[in-house]
Amino acid sequence: MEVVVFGAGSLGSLAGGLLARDHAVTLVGRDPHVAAVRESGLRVGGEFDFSVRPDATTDGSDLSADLAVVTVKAFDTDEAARTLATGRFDAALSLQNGMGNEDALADHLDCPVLAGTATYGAVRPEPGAVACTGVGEVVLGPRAGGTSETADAVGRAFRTAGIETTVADDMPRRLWEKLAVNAGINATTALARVENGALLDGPAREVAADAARETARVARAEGVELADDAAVGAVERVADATAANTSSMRQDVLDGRRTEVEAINGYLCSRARERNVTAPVNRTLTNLLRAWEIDRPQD
Ligand code: NAD
Ligand code: KPL
Repeated sequence: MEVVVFGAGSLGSLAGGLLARDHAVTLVGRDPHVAAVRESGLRVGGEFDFSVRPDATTDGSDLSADLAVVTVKAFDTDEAARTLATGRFDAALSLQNGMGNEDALADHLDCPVLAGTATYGAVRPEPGAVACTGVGEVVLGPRAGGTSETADAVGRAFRTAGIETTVADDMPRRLWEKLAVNAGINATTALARVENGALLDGPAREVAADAARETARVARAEGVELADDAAVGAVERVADATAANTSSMRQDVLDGRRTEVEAINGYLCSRARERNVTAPVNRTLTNLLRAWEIDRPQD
């Protein structure tokens, strides 16, 4: 399969590196990473130890492939979609956190858009390299749920490259459960400056649980079956499994970078408003992060 990975940062470089073991991959990213990959290939370390030589470019326009895998941060999805729309793809797959990414892609692309979640962990230690900090799983499927030949074919392509992959027929419910996890963990750990495990007990636990319960309420108002207990349980499971981890939003705050709060708690608040559901904890978390982001670089 020919695959373009749009957003060769941490997750994109890992996904692209793994896929390049079995497929023709083009990474779309920025220098100096792209220049280093062109010069010496991509080293995949951490839980893996191999090198590959995917194509790499800083210009994502006019590309064509069987599949575009989108791994930019949520606030860059719209621009990525517009750039991808100058090329030709048979399918696109979002592996991003947050909600609304698939809709943004579908607004611009003339191909089936698959929803996906990834629990692999990745960091980029230096240009030309990516480290896998945790082997997880990719779950993907049609964004509206159900089955499709496209999702099955993409699932097979990921599996032949050695990526743990499940093709699911209930992506809307899975995306809302993932949203509950991120709404509960990310902003809370970023603001409290704690590791994910601090949400298992102590004062921040209730904040995360309330944010998850609000997410479940909005999900149900949207017609997605997600019980309060299931949402809170998902937060606890992930906080336990990633107890020593710094969440991506806390890391963004530590690095002084823009966060994905608008696609997580901010998205939840806007859906809550439309459905007349109250979401005071998510509104507070969103506004605190927004206040922090004022005067911070926006990309
Ligand atoms: P990242 O910032 O490391 O990577 C995104 C990359 O996209 C950056 O290098 C950026 O320069 C590049 N980019 C953005 N717009 C571009 C454009 N127009 N042209 C070329 N390059 C462009 O972020 P990340 O940590 O890889 O996360 C990506 C997404 O995956 C996020 O939604 C994140 O929440 C999600 N995610 C990440 C991980 C992880 O372990 N890193 C795990 C699961 C999910
Ligand atoms: O997705 C994550 C993130 O940090 O963005 C979790 C699952 C919360 C792990 O840290």
